[in-house]
This record gives sequence, structure tokens and C-alpha cells, in this order.
Amino acid sequence: MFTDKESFKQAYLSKVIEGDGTTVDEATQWDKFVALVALLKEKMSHHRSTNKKSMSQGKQVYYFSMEFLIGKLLHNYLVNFKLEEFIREGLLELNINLDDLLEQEVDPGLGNGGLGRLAACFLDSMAFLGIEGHGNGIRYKYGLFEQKIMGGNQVEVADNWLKNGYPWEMRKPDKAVVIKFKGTVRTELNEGKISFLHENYESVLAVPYDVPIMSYDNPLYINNLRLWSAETICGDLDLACFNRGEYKQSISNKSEVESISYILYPDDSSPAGRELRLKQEYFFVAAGLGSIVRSYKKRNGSGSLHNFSRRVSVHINDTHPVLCIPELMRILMDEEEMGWDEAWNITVNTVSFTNHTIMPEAMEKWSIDLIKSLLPRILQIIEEIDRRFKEDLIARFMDEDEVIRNTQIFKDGYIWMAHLAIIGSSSVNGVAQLHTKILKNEVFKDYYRVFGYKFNNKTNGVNHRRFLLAANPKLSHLITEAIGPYWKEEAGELKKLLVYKDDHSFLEQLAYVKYENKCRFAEVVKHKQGLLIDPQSIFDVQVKRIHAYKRQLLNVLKIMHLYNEAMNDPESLTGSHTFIFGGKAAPNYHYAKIVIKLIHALSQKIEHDPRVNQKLKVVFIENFNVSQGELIYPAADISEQISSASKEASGTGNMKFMMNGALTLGTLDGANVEIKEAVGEDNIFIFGLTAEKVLDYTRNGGYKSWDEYHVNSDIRTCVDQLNCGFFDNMGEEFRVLFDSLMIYNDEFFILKDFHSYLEMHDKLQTLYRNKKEWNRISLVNIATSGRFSSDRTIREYADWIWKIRYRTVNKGI
Ligand code: DL6
Repeated sequence: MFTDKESFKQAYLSKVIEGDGTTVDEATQWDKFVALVALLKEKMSHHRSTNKKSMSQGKQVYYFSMEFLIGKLLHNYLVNFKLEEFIREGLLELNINLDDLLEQEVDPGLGNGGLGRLAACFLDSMAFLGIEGHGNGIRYKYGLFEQKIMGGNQVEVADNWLKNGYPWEMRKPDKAVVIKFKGTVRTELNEGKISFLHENYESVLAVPYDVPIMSYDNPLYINNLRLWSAETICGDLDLACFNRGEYKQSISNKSEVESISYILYPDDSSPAGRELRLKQEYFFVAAGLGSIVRSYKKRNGSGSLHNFSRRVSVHINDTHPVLCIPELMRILMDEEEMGWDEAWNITVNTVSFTNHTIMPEAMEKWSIDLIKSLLPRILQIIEEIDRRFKEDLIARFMDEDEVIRNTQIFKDGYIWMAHLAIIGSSSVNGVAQLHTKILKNEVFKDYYRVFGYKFNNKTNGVNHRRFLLAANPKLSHLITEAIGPYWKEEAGELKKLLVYKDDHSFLEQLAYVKYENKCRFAEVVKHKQGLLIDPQSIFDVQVKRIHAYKRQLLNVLKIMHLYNEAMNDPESLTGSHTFIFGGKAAPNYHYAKIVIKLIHALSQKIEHDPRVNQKLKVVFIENFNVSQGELIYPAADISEQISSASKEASGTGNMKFMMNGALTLGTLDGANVEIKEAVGEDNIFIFGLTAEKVLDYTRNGGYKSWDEYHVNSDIRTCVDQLNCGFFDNMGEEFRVLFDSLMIYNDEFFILKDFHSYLEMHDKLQTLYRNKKEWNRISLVNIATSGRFSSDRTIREYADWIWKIRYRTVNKGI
């Protein structure tokens, strides 16, 4: 194993030759990138094998998630290994620029947004804390679509991320698991014991690909992200069919089977492609549990699984993996011959569940008929769970019809997956204090009465080593110079920066770092999209999925208002502003796509108007993903977190911006509430209705958007502009947005919050002119962001949910 620059160079040169038989001079950039990855993987395997004995004794956590947005790994692993400096130098001596190799890596789009990125942050923190915590997901052949903008429209291009191979992964065919779909269940009575025999099923082979997860300065704990790929069992070709000349037919089974792991559904609010999506869910659940049970037996002897829940925690990331509950029951009863009660005990104590949304359309439910045809044995088990639960419930809540009615798993021909998750797990958590409160008091209030002890909050966090240490090297350097390096391990240490909050010279340096990051980002935008943005202007940023409740439309209306004001009074615009948007719209989400179109129309309108184009600019960043985020967060001055209160479960972008020194302009929604607590109310810019008020309005049929329209001429002007040809030749296109506000009564309170939003925006513009104060607030945001590190979140999961020990990091060592 290499340990310094010289031994690295030797090892690297041999790796390049090993790879393609070529020398470094002949090798392509891709080959050189692959060789570097191979070398790091080898280093990880080496650490893994030398530390195998000390590991693997304790409890294992398995994090089941349909989505893992892991981002690029190479740069982070170099930082984590503390190898970047000498590897960069060593490569340079071989005439190789490390940045060119970093460019080669793909950013796997195996997720839609916050939920998938959270899962990846958790993997990092588990590895950092020395928890044996592994991810379990799907190796989608096509990740989330790549977004291109053509004529202001989003165009979706398939993300063929595996076309050149993915050098981090390792195929493990010997660890494959057979998954059974469809068929029938026959019961057999044998010496007074009933067995359930699943027959005439269709088999699919789940083949795992492992991606190593290594965190900062802790090579002892290298965990796995296991991603499953669907393959046929007996080869790809139906030879008889082929010999008859039926070529298409001969491989049709292969296509059908492989389609299971073909694509990530690009919709994070409603389950699409019904049957295939359900197949995916069972596929990765059954594969994951199959392999966990197998490795449990290997570790603990092939005897029984009585102690399973003491050694294994299965965490389900939202309801997509909820079939873990009946599947574990099936394994314990049908394969391990346990009785119902013991199997149930083990299952409930093994599984824990996180809810990530209160949006009704994102609450999963599956038709009973579909589950019956696809997973007949699983349906029987869910029916039995339901029967026993009801029996208990009726005994406890005999006179309370409402509780009994609202806690059913089966309703109107559907199975409600969140209900199954609550009943079959030991812990149910929300992802921010406000969100958890809404779960307890509104969404699952009857369950909260039945299972109060299961409900708890675990406020989200983000990996501060990826989003600050690695993404913002200049700021990291400044911080380390000021308070020493220990903040990298313990983000709470950032608090020490507070002693600099009135230090003029430090604040100036902080501002300079921000400026440099803005220049870096502006360069990338120029290079990739040909757009010029001025790093001297305020960067006001809203990047996230495009969704009505996230209210990009409110932001757009604000910019339209600034434009209108400038038309009346050119002096009204002080300073220069760059409004930056980014985010994908689900392909079948018409409203969201029109919002993207509107942003582009506004951008054009402003660009072509010499009265304002020196002071206002609107840009849309194509194909927002983890890598783009790593450039944008460090460059932002203002972080727009403006969802309609109560609707954003937590948000995690808000945390990434905060730790990079952006000031939050937001509503009291999700984790913004806790960000406010952390920074203090003078250091965050809050506007709009509270969640209580929103829920109150919603219960009583909403407010009347026409009232706002009639009373406020500035609102009226903007809203009418959506509907009157203000955007050349696009009158009709934006009608759907006008209708959402006026005909469908503004479900997300955009007009209601408009004025307080403008007020806070104005306040921020004034503040920006007071550089010292702005920089002070920026510093307070960075200094108080420590509690939003995912290390803190994972410690809480470990203490309260998984009941597992983790390492404490020794200060200064
Ligand atoms: O918890 C991670 C993330 C939250 O930060 C966002 O507020 C929330 O919208 C998102 N939820 C989803 C819902 N998906 N489902 N089901 O992505 O989770």
C-alpha cells in the first residue's frame, strides 16, 4: 500500500498498466481516472481486511431506501483519506491534473431529491461514527433524467450513467438472491402444523453491486451501499424460441425481468408505473432481507434467528421499503418455522420507519388486487397483521369509532403503506420538530393515540464534510486557521467562530471567500451554459425540485414586481441582483414545467430590456444535481426557503446554504424553524403565515385569493401579467399558473404571503449595503450550523432508535 507521494506514483503507474496495458502517456483520461479509483478501492479493501476482526461483532444497521443520491465519490474519498495534497502533487509530477480526472466521474442520479441525498449523508455519518451501517437500494440502469432546457422548456434525456461502467462498484454474483413473484399459495397441514407453499411463481435473480462507503479519517469502518440489479435466472436466451427463429421472443423474458431495475421513477410525489414500481419495491426489500438473513447466519451460526432484532436494525426510508415488514414475517415463519407471535416480536423490534412527507399525494397506497396477483403470500400476511391489529384495537378503543376507522390498513380497495409501517415497526419518526408535531397532531393523530410511544422526532442533518469541507475549500481553510481542524470531526466546534463575529479583518476575509466562490460558480455557468453573471451582484438562490408547495412561483412574482416597480421608478432598484433557480420538474407534472418556462420567459424579458438588465438578472441552472449543488451553496448570498408553512417536512438545502454562510429568507416551515432557533431571530429573515395558520385556513376551506387580488394593485398587476401577453406570445401558456392562484384559490397561499415576502426581501437588500453587518450574520450562520450535521442526526438515531453504540471522537487527536 502506498503511504507517500513516491510510493503512490509507483503504485499508480502499475495500476494504469494493469488496467489497459497502456502507459500513462497513452492512457485516456478515463483510464487514468479508473486507475486512481482502483487504487483507492484497493486501499479500502486493505483497511477492511486488516480490521475485519475488530469489526462485525456488534449490531448491524441496514438503511433501506429506494433512493441514494451519493454524488461523486473520488474527491470526497481523497479528502476523507487526507490524501488529496500528495496525490495531486504526485499526479502533477506525472503530468496529470487531478481536476481533469475528477471531471471524468459521473454523478449517479439514483434519487429524486432530499430523501435520496439524506440517505447518502446518513451513510457517510454512520461510517464516520464507526457504525456498521449499510445502504440497501436499487442499481437503476437509468438514473433520474438529465434535464436540458430547450426554448425555455424542460426536455428529459435518459441518464445512461452506466454506459462506461462505474468503477466504484463491485459485482457480487455469489451473493445473489432469488426473488419470487406471482404464483399461488397452497396450504398444507402436516402433524397439526400449517405450511404455506408458494408455487408456480416467476423467479428473478437479484444480483448485488457493492459501493464502498468510507468517511473522514476513519478507514477502519468501510461500509457498503448494496445496490441490486435484476437479472434472469437461467441465462438470457430462450434457445428453443431462438431456434424457431423467434428472435425477439427469445429475449423477451430478459427484457421483462431487467425492466425491474431499469429506471428510477422521476416522480417524488406520486407512485407511477403501478405494477413495475411495486415490483421494484418488493424486489429490493426481498433481496436485501434475503442477504441480511444469510449473512446473519454466517456471523451468528446457522441456528435460529431468535436474537435477530438484537443484532440487526432495518430502517425504512419512507414507505417505499415497507414490504420489509411482511417479508421478514414470511422469512421467519415460512422459512425459519417460527410461530406468529415470536416472528411479529422480532419484526417490530427490527424495523423502524421515517416519514418524509405530509403531502397526501405522496402517501403510498397499493391496490389489493395488484398485491394479490404479484405477491400472494405477502398479501396473506398483511391480512393477518390487519386482523390481529384490529382485534387488539377494538379491545382497547371499543367506543371510539373514529380511531378504529382511521387506523385501518385496508381501505377502499387499497393497502395504506404508512399504516402498515406504523403498526409493524418499533419507531416512527418525523424529520423536523414541526413536521413531527404535525404527524402526531394531524396526519397520524389516531395512530399517535394508539402508539404514542413509537413517535419521535429526528431532525435531518447534512454531511458537513461534503457540503462544507470538500465543497468549499477556501472557507474550510479559513475556518481551520481560526479554530483549528477539529470542526471536521465535530461540527459543533464551529460555534468557536462566534468570537470572530465582530472581528473586522476576519469578516473581510469571509466576504472575500464568498466572492471567490461566486467567481468560481460564475465561471462554471459561463462555461456550461454560456451565461454571464456578475459576482458583484447579490446571488439570491432557489435550487430544489420544482413543486407548487415549494413556491418557486412566489419568487418569480417577486421578481416581476421588482421589474414593474423599476418601470415606474428606475431608482427603486438598488444594487444589482442575480436570481438563480435550479431544479427538475417531474416529467408529467405540467404545472412545474410551466413554472420553468415562466422563469425563462422572465429571464428573457429582463435581459432584453435595457432599462433593467444592468441591475436584474434571472438565470436557470440546467440539470441541478449534487455536483451542481456543491458549487452553488458556497456561492449563495441568499437562500430561498419559501415553502408554504407546514408543507416542507424538513428541507436539507436550507442547512447546506446556512453552513456556507448564506442568509435564509424563509417561512417558518420544516427545519427553518430550528435554523431560526440556532441562529437567533435577528440572523434569519422570516416571513409569511405560520403552519398553524395555514392548517387552520386549510381546515376551513382556505382564504379567498380574489380578496388579495382586489385589495392590492401590485399583486393584481403581477397576476394579470400571467394572463395578458406580458410575456410576448405566451399569454396562454401561463394561464395554468393564473388559474392555480385565482380559479383554484391559491392552495399554497402565495398571494397571502406576498407582501411579507417583499418586506423581508427589501430588508435584505438594505442589509446587503451594510457589509459589516451582513458578514457578521453570515458568520453567525456558519458558526451555528453544527447542529445540522448528519453526525448529530445519526447519533440520535443510534441512541434512540437503533440502540447501537458509536465511536466518540477524541478532540485534537
Ligand atoms: O427528509 C428528507 C426530505 C425532506 O428534507 C423534504 O422536506 C421532504 O420533502 C422530502 N420528502 C420526500 C418525500 N418522498 N416521499 N415519499 O422526498 O424528504
